[in-house]
Amino acid sequence: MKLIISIVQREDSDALLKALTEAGHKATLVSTTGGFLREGNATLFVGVESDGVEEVLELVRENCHTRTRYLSPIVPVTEPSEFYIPQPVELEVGGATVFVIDVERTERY
Ligand code: 2BA
Repeated sequence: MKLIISIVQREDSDALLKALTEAGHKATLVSTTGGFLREGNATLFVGVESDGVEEVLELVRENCHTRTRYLSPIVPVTEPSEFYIPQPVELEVGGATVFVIDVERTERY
């Protein structure tokens, strides 16, 4: 069995959860925060038999889209602010960051 951990953008999480459950997969959605942007994102945990991994990955690919985010740089304290015009930095975020992990044992009580 494998555990698929997918970190996705919040905007994509509902559609992905719906697609996974409609395809018969069990999924858990957790609200998370990205360490770099400090923005809310979403993490889905899906436990599947090994032969279901590719189907889950395909659903992640289909439902998670790349988006552009703009990051406003902080004015350095050493710069005189009248000479420093901060330009937003463009970042490509997502579609999804996915980890596929071997599950040694699973129990349900
Ligand atoms: P964040 O850490 O908030 O990162 C958001 C986006 O910022 C990243 O998008 C990437 O485009 C950029 N970024 C991150 N760290 C950077 C850095 N040191 N320098 C320049 N740009 C940087 P994604 O790569 O699509 O990642 C989206 C989210 O997935 C991340 O949100 C984080 O929550 C998670 N993630 C990505 N890689 C991970 C990893 N190796 N381990 C754990 N979580 C990860």
